[in-house]
Amino acid sequence: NAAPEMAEENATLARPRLRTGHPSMYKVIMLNDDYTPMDFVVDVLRRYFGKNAAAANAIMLEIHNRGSSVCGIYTYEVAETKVTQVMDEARRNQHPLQCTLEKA
Ligand code: NFA
Repeated sequence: NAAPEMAEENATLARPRLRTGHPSMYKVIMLNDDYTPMDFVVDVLRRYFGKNAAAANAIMLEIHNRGSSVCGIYTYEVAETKVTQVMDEARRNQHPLQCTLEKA
C-alpha cells in the first residue's frame, strides 16, 4: 500500500473467503493382483488403516474376490499419505500391490 495512487485499489482488493463447510473426503482403494501374499495385505490393512484382524481379513478377501475394496475414507492429505505409505511398503517388499484415491 506504499504508493498513494494505489491506495484505493488495494483497499478494495477482494480477499478469498475462509474455508467453509466440510472438507471433501477421499476413498483409499486397494486393487487385487495375482502375486501379493494375502498375509501381506492383511498386515498393511492392520498397520496403516487401523483394522483389527477380522476386519482386515474381510477387506483383503473382498479385494481378492471382487477386484478392489475401500480401505478407508479420509481428507485428501491423509488419504494421499496412506496411498504413499502402502505403495512404499509394497515396493520395499517387492510386491505389485496397487492403491489409489477416489473422491468419495
Ligand atoms: N490375489 C492375491 C493372492 O491370491 C491376494 C491379494 C489380495 C492381493 C488383496 C492383493 C490384494 N495371493
